[in-house]
Amino acid sequence: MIPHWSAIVKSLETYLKPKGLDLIVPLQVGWYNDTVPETYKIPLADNRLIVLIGNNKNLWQPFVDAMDLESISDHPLNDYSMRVVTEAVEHLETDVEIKTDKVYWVHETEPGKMVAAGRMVLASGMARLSDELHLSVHPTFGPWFAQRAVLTFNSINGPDAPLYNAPPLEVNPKILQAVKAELDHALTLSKRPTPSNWTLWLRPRITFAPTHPYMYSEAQVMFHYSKSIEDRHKIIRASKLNQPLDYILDSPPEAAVACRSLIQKVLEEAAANKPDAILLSGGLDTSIIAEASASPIDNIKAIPPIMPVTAGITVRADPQAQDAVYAKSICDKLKIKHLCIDIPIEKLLERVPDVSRHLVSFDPMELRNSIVIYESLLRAKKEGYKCVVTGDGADELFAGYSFYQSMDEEKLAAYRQQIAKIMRFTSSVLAASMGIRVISPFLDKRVIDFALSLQKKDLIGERSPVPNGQTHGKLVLRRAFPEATSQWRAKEPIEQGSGTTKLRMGYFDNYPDTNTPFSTLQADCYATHRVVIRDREHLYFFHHFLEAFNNDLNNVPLQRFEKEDSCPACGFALPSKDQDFCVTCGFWPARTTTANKASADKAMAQLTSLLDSFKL
Ligand code: B12
Repeated sequence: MIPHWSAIVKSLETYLKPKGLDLIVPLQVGWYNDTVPETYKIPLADNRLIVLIGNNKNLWQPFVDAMDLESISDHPLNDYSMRVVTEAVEHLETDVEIKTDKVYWVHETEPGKMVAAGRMVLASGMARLSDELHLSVHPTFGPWFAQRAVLTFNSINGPDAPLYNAPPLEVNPKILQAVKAELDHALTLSKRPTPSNWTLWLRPRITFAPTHPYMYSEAQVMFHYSKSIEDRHKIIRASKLNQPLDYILDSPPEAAVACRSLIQKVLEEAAANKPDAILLSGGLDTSIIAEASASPIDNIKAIPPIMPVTAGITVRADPQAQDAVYAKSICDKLKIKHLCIDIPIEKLLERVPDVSRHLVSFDPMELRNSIVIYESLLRAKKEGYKCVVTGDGADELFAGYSFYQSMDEEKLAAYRQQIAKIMRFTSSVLAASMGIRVISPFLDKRVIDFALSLQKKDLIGERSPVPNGQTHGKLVLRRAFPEATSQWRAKEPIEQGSGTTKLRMGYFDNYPDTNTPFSTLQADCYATHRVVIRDREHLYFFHHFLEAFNNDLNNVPLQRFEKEDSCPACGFALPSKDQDFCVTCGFWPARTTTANKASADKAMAQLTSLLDSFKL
């Protein structure tokens, strides 16, 4: 009995999907032949079945798994596809008892052997052509799919009508314009391929659909856009052995090489102090400290790490918070203990009076983050640890915060110079309160000087080796340490990664009660304490600050109402002439400088009108 086309498709799917070829598309010969020049026509009756076989990103893993590193051929993906499709054809013969007439390989370009695969995709209805990108675009996979083979069946009819009808592409005209410009640029330069321009051909595909969920993995992208057999072999090898791909197609930037050797040196010196544990948020900075190895940048060995800690400590105050997830995978990789403190936010808040007293602060931003650090340090203490490592300083010095990204070269340099003078980190104060020593490698003078010598291009830019349309800060650190698990993790402040962010998302809406309007609470607080509070969360922290100092602000070990140098919102002394942020109440800008004049004038005008309203 002659099988129905659908039985053939089903059998092919069963065989090919697990091998990564999961686009199996049936169509009638005529639909395709009508769209191609004579040389590409398939010599069968119009109603006969052809099956187009292709792949998306799911191909990569089965393909790599199938590779024998001792004998990779010159065209491994073509060879893999040919082997797997040939096996599927044999399987078809036993499964549904039908022979294929001919198999066309999409990589063949000789007349007679070649099919116009792009046109066949369109004839099947499964995707639409983008004139700007010169690729067909699938409703689910976007431009991230490819064709491998076409099977023809002389005795089987194809489907009566196309199985698919991809909707017309709807893409923002600005994106299309950018795609076209990038592709034109690639076409003008493509006659002169150099190792450094391999991303030129890739850019239009990324710009067309930035961060597409079906974008190929880094290794797969690099494989398809690389220029030599040798490079492709290196990519397969690194992919199979889970090694960094960073410097296979590109050489390491000078700044990354210098950064790596300096930080390796600083870590080696720090390691001599034998720290017991790391406060591990699992962000880029702590991931580098925990995982950096002594190997050179072009031959990264992930293990052993330079820093010999025995444990990583992480706080999770919300089941959704991500720090613990990254931290666990770092500890698993290093085979060290992961001390994950799962603690409800209510319990964590019990630390507020202590933290507030040690830091002499009721700044919500500071406290949301510092209660997390304090809890980690308490755990370190309980474990008997004497010395811990932190990632403090990397965000400030290497431009980790997103607001750095819009600054021009000059402003960025000036801002970092300034922040290097005023930055302070609560971990050392809190640790000192319990007799624990803190090592912060990014705060080493040599690292600070190095960071301040860098330019914007070293600090802010695209992901590498495969750009994905997103911009990252701390670029030089990311490029210097490919072995870091969190190499490309997006920046998350401690409060977000640990889960204390919810404190500023309405957690205190009913504090201290629901009856008193906030304006009354604010006016009362000012009348009693001469302190301007900004919201109910701020009031909560202020109350605990008061409690920490026995309900009398005179007990606070800071000058108050010193004319020149006090915060206009709380009256406490600003810590230094360079500081325009009140570390006690969190008011900013608490002092007018040339750099912050516009914001400071506005903030002062608002504050004056608020104070006037209290007098009414
Ligand atoms: C020749 C060819 C190219 C040439 C095109 C040069 C030219 N203008 O002649 C070059 C080398 C530039 C090329 C590049 C790429 N190609 Co190409 N290419 C082919 C190939 C082998 C034949 C196309 C053909 O001549 N068809 C016959 C004619 C009659 O049909 P056509 O529809 O008129 O074909 C035209 C278009 O396909 C067009 N075209 C195809 N690719 C490109 C790329 C650019 C930049 C331009 C301007 C035009 C263009 O040129 C053809 C001739 O005018 C097909 C495989 C195949 N067997 O069909 C893959 C194919 C079209 N290419 C493909 C891919 C993926 C690429 C690259 C991404 C590969 C890479 N890693 O760099 C780049 C595309 C860059 C981009 N657009 O972003 C895929 C498309 C998948 C999809 N989703 O649409 C195919 C189907 C291969 C496959 N295995 O799946 N390609």
